[in-house]
Amino acid sequence: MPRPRLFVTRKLPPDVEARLDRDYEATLNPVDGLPTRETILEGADGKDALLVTVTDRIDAGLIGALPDSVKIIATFSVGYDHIDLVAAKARGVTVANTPDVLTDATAEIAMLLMLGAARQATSAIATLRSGQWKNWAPTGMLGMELTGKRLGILGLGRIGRATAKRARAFGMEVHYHNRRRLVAEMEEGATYHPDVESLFRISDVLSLHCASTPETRRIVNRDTIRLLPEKAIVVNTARGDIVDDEALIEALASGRLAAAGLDVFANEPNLHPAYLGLPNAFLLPHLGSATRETRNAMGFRALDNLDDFFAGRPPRDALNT
Ligand code: 8YV
Repeated sequence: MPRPRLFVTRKLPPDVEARLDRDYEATLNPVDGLPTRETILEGADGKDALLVTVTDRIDAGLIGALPDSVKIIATFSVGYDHIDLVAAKARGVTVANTPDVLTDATAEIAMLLMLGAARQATSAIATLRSGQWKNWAPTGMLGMELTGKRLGILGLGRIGRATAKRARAFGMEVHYHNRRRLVAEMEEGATYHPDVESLFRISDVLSLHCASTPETRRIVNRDTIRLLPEKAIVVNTARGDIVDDEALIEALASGRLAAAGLDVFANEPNLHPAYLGLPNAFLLPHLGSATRETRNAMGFRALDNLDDFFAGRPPRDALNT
């Protein structure tokens, strides 16, 4: 039987590409050039499947222009806000993502952001590297301790729960809001807030773990930031557009919020330039899943989904069937 033909939009870890080469007639992207819409459509020509990432915008227009041969789009990500699932379903194209395998890595980055923000790591590192660190000072470079603080988690899903577990080990008290309350076993002692407002009011640290949807976009805005305790911290490992950048920047610049830890941004990689000038913004370039272990596991999970599909089994992570 001929091997399925696959267009892969980005360069993937070597072990993942080796498996791709073994099991598929795969068109790879060895130089990792960022494909344009046209490149994706050209690449899709005569293919059975696409393997895409968060940097590819697979909207209704692109899906509509795909050749009929493309039957599945596997995304190398847990998030799928870059793909129009409804348009894909309408064309009979299955979409599958890679949940679970990046949960721990992303929760680790959430803790790094929490710590980096709380301890003012950006300005401390800048002071040291610029030769401005003259002396240890009893009152110098004071941050906030996480121990004993209330962590508000917006979206207690897989990554939210993994972050909660780590935060508990740091002595934090965990609170959350989801549309629906979880069963006690999954809450693991976290306090449920039936609405966003109630969660924000008690969040010394607010950590975002919800998907980007029309309901969550800019849910962190001028009005909701006002609800946060004085000198609260905002952490985002979910999606940039959950935050209204202007509002967050204003609150950081005025000192109303103590700090923010951000791994994701609206319009990546062109983040709002004002973030770069804020000493209380601890920023990372979308590293949540960026470990060797996890990026391999994401690739293998995407391939498991493709293998299932081409073997006539429903992919375990199918999103739109
Ligand atoms: C990120 C992601 O690294 O899979 C996704 O959808 O965006 C992850 O790989 C993480 O969510 C950002 O902290």
